[in-house]
Amino acid sequence: MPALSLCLACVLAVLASLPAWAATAVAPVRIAWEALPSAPGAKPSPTEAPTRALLAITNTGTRALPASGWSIWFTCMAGVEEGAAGDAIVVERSAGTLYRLRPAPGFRGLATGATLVVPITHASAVGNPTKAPEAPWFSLDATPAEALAIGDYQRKPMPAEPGYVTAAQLYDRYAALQPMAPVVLPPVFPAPREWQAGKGVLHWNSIPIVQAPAALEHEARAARALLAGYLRAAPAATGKGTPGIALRLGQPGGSLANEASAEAYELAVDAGTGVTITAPTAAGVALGLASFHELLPVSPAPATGVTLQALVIRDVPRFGYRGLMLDVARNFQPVAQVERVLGLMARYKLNTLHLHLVDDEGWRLEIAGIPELTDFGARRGPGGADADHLPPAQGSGPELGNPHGSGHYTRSQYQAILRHAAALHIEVVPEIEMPGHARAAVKAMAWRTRQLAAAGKTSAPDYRLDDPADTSVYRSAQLYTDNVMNPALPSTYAFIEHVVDELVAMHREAGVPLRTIHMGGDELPARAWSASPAVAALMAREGLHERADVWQYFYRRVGALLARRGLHMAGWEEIASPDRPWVGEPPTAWVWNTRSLELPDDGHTDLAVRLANAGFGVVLAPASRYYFDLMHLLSPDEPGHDWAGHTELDTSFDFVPFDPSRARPLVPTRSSATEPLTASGRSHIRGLEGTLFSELVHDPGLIDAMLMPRLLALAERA
Ligand code: TNX
Repeated sequence: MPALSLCLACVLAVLASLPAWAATAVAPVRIAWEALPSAPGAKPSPTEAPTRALLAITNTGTRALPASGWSIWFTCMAGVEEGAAGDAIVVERSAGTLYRLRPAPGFRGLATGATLVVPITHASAVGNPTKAPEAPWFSLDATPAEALAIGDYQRKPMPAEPGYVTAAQLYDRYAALQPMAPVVLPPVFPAPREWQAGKGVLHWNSIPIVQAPAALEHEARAARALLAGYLRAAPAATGKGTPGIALRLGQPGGSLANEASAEAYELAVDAGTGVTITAPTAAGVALGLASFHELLPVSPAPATGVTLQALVIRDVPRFGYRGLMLDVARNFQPVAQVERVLGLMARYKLNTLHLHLVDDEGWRLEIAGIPELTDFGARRGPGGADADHLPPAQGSGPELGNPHGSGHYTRSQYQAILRHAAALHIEVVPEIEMPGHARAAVKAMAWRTRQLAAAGKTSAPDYRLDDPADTSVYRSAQLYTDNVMNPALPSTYAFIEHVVDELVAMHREAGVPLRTIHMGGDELPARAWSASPAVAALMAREGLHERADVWQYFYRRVGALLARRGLHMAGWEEIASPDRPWVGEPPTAWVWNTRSLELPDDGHTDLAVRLANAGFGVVLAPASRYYFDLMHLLSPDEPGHDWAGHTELDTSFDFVPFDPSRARPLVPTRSSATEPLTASGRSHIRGLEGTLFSELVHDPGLIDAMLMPRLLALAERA
């Protein structure tokens, strides 16, 4: 009975205080987070786990916070240890890295103006404030969907720890650098294969005439638009006779006379005849124009005109695949932001946008025929298991309308991205993550099943992705326990087939044919599928002995589904194994695990080489080099992840595939077990890719800060 009366008292207290909070829609608390310095010698580096921290919760409301019936929520990529946090608070984990703090049974309430200090432990190191708790909110347990953002949330600066790079150290490091003499600097960036200075200069007072065959009309327009930023329009009836710009389709000369690449180009600046760009394809001409752009002055001065040194550049990309991956699933980006990134890519001659459209935290593309994918899976907000959307994640906070938590591309918006990219000669490779990292799709399809059943629509296609009888206990890299597709359900393949057909249709309609789909494949959690009766039955039926067999069965089926549509299958490195021969056209694997490339001693040894030698296409996307969501350097002021180290500009720059004389070779040399790259293997290494995963990145300024300048190093090497 005393327990009941206590409970009644808190319910009454909660109800009494509700109107005041709800009316103002202001959370009745303020929070400050502060990392504690570690004990001397306890951590060799600030990135060693754990990080201990204090959360100070201050009651800013007009009434006491009751002893129970309320919660504080936040997301935190560094994770928080669950259970008692001091005497007053219990930490619970909701989905992934969404956490809930509730009053512990002994908590007596918090008076107005009083502060409760809660000790918490972050399971992985925080290192910088972006990995600290994000976007907290307050809610009453009776109405979890009525969340009140805690606007007054302060993340205190990280304490000084040994191991952090200081500003003084950076200053010394950069002060010791020797600038390169201007004469040895290439005239354009990325460095072209070769260049020679000519005699004299070309001078324009006004926009010159741009001549091009009809097939290069688009590039001619781009050239005119570019020049309009640097020069005044030519007065009427002049322009003729002044040297202009000629864009030509044809084989470049000199050392490129026998070059097979469709992207080879020659750019000639001549004092008498003007600028000539020659390439076998419009894509090559566009690369020549990007180089021409680099020759123009940094600061346009239309009044004084443009003067260019005569020269000839002959250039060809080192790799046919020069990619950037943009993750719009974790934190959504509007079309304009994607187009901005495309512009940056074109400027630096990257030619493939790998669009990470779906992940655990969001499905970002309208799929006709399966509206639930975006109705449910493209929206994040509070509300618990019964909600009609995904939970908040990665800083998206309590508002369903948060533009990075909720959002997707409609068909026509996606097609606009495709067309914009195609005009810049950039191919879009959409990624549909599976079978892990698939929580948005899995939960959306479970929701769909419930909706259809409630409406009595039993004849609708079954796209269920999880086996309700599966009792497997697992935890993904990002702490999800329910984020995998089941490879034994016919409905899983019906789902994949439907999505693939829609992608094909959208691309066709946009006039931008689809050639490759990236079918995910990374990080299937250990023990996923292990207690699925459907998988057990599949194994018995197909004679599969272990999980790797089931994996192969899944990707063979997915690969065959793509092959029937004339599509090439791509995926993360896990999709293929050098030891398991592939039937049919081998897929291309994106090798991301740095250990696969550079640390030869842990079983991942030289995976890229072995895959390529075994005939699989390979794209090198080494995390420690080209993951632009990693901290630039270990400093408390740098945002980003650190799981694969810190990636300074030179770390990206010093990755020089195939060139053992350079800083760090592709093929590890420390282990005698390393397999040498064969000539045929080398021909399968298609190129390089940088990635911007976006758990910690949403604002445009941060996107710029993470991409640049490391993207330039990628461009130079590719
Ligand atoms: C690893 S590497 C991931 C992503 C994360 C990223 C963060 C790979 C294919 N998967 O799910 O977003 O690390 O850096």
